[in-house]
Amino acid sequence: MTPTQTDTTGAWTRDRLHELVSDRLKGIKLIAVSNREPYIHTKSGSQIQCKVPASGLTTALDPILRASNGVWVAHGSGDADREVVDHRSRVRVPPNEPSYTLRRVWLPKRIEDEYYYGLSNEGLWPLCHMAFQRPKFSLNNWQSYREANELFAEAVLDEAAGQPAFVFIQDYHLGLLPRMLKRSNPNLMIAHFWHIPWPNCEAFRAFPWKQELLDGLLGNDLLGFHLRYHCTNFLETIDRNIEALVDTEHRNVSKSGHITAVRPFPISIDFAKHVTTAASSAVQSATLEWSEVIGTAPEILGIGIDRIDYTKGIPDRLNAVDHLLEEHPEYVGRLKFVQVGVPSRVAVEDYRRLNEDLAAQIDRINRKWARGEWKPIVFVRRHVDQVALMALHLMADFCMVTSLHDGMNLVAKEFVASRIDGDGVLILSAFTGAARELTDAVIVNPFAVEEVAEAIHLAINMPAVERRRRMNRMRAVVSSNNIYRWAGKIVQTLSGIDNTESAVAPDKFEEMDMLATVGAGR
Ligand code: ADQ
Repeated sequence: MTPTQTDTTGAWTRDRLHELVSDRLKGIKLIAVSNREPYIHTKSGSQIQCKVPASGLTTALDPILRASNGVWVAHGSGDADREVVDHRSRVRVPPNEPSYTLRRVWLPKRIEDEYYYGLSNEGLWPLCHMAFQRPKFSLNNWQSYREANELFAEAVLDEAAGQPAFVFIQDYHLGLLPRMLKRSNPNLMIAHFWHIPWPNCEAFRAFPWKQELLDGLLGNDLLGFHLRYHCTNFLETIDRNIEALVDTEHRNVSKSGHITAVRPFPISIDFAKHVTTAASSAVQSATLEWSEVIGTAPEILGIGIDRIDYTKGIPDRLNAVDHLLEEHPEYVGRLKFVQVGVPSRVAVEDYRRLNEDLAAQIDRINRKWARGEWKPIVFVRRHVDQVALMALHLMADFCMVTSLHDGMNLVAKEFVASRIDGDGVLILSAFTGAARELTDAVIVNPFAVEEVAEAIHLAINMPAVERRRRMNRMRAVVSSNNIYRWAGKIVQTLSGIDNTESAVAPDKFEEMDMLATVGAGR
């Protein structure tokens, strides 16, 4: 073990994660699994382009895969994806520096629709978020979810080829996969990260196929959530629904002689990279482009950046801006609020309706308050690249993250990381995972319109010294709890070497060390 790996106070960097993975997973194949692929091939005229979908997940998993020459199994969704793979649906990535293998899973259109849009996004997504959106369940969708998980399982098992391997599964699309894998190859060490909240057991009661989903998740050796609170909810759900032994103190579940460790791992961003880019000249150029979008520079600029999703509380936030203008007419003509929203999951009816409602709401508020050229809300309904988002972060006086419920929320962390000037105020929903770490934000209940409006007033009038004190403390938190720490802690915990926290039960340590030894000797 190198000194950097034992140094638990040192910063987590890409290199440190790389070293940890090289050392701990030596000889053990690493297989990451997610619905979304890290590289996507698309047609552009007669050319094929390879794009990296903007995602924090790729940032975190890419160094792990590079360090271990691993395999990433994911749904091949690009229109040129089939043209670049070999007979086993594999392609080496990244294209300019091939370091690991992307194994694509092909999902028939009906299965994709019913598994991804149906069960995952119309069923599990609203079920797990307390956003008062009724989940929809249908047996067809559930059967397709099972079939899609089976297709992923086939690909993973083929890659593992009966040998021990470390499988790292992502998210709620693949809840049945762990059990399918464990049943077929008990030598696999399986970790799974659930990126959204786990609801309390009363809410989960509505899910029609509880036993099968929960049993699926108990195929994991390690199951991670962002928060302790989500771990506790999960353990209670198991306790009420499944014949298993729940050790609440150590957060372990034992079923049929197999232990699943349930642990919190708050996800984050690549803070160092973010800071370097925020200081670049590209961000300065992007600032000029925003001036054209925003129009006459306002005295006070507020921003919101989201996927257009009903969990993000966008209408609530806009109502708060409206209410602020009612209560504090001194801001009329002086404040502009820029809402950047990228349409998402528009194949789902609830999302389509939200897009329409949002456009109507913004129109209503702007008509109500318009004065000459000025209107309070500027809506930018599209994907905006990270450089332009950083420029906007740096221009803003305050950023609003008002999710009704959110596992973590990376927008809050990105705003804080961009503020290399140490200024700006973050208004943050208490119902985000991020609120547990960013306690120097102005914390609000997004359902309480008056409270959110007063928070904006407070943010605008916060003395500079106070703003900077809060921002610098938040920056220190995100700098230290970065994405490499998230990934490193998961690898450490699964390989049983975490000395810093009470990790896996003692007998589990031994079992994992044995597996590691078996793998290393190969
Ligand atoms: P999401 O619900 O997608 O993720 P979030 O964590 O906020 O939510 O991340 C959104 C990402 O999309 C951010 O990186 C943001 O910059 C980007 N983004 C948003 N609007 C954009 C736009 N208009 N243009 C370009 N990019 C935009 C799920 C969970 C979260 C959890 C993450 C990670 O719901 O709670 O934080 O996974 O685990």
